[in-house]
Amino acid sequence: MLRRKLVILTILVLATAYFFVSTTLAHTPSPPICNDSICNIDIHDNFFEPNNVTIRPPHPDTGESVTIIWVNHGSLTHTVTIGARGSANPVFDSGNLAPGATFELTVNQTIYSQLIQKYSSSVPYHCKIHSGMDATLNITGEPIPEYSLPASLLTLALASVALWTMLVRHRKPTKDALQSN
Ligand SMILES: [Cu+2]
Repeated sequence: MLRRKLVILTILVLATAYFFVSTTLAHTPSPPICNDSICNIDIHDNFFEPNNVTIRPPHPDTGESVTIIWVNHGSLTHTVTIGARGSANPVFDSGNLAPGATFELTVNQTIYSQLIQKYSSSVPYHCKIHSGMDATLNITGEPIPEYSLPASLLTLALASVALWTMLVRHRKPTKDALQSN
């Protein structure tokens, strides 16, 4: 009887902990292929896939930001050049990316400010080598929310302490328990 109560209590505590952890970790993902930490873009001959992505601005205080990762899956050399095609001063340029090569850009507060100032929320980029290899990076919406993991861990710790306190109290041998042994 007591054991059953403890099992039910344990399940309740774990379910509560799971609820808190999952709700605090569940961010609304940025559509379509990016989330609030990573954005994967494939480079092919001769296009970007997807060629239009949306990420959220970095969190202004914690600095949590999205890292965009371009991987060249093509058989030709390409570039990721951020800025309008033909612009004398692109904001970022990966240089030549051989087949298999990767280019990463973390859109932190500094880079975000730089891009927004020049292009507002819709940032063009392209491959310098192939005309028509044009794509768009949208940085818009609410900033990335702060992960509140410490709060949920605290809840979990408090719940565990409560559970163990009850367990220890119930473990003291009672008259009945002594008799049944
Ligand atoms: Cu190219």
